[in-house]
Amino acid sequence: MPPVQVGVVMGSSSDWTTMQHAVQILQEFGIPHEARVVSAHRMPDEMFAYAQEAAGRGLQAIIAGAGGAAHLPGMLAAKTTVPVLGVPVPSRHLMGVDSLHSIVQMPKGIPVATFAIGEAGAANAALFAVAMLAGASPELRARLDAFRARQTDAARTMTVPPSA
Ligand code: RP5
Repeated sequence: MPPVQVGVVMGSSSDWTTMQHAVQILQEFGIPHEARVVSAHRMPDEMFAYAQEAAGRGLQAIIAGAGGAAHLPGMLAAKTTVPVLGVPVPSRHLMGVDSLHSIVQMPKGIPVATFAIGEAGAANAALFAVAMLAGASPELRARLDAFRARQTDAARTMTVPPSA
């Protein structure tokens, strides 16, 4: 097994519906990764250990998704200099606006790269991690370029119904 390069963590198994979209991208690009529940408030000791061990384990990025008072990405970032990519998970009552504000409003000095609420944010966080890793891999860069080219081709074939 190659060493894990990207960790995908989330506050609850209920976040998987969103976070699976990050994992799908990492699988598509063949990035060695892991996915786990590491709750900031339900298992803070494990969360601290995960962050403290991340650099030593060779992780290049941590994609962290959480909903509501979404302190997981920020607390991980507080305990590691491995880049943390935060994904706001849609919440039951505030649709993830609370999650977004919780993750994006980090005080100066401890950065968390924050992505869009939901599926798009999860997928884009993974694509961002791929772009980070591509800096050291021309082969991965070529696959990312090809991914973009396929999107462009798909957009160029899009049509809308003719007007009446
Ligand atoms: C957060 O609380 C999780 O990230 C999740 O989005 C939210 C709700 O968790 P559950 O009550 O569904 O386990 O910790």
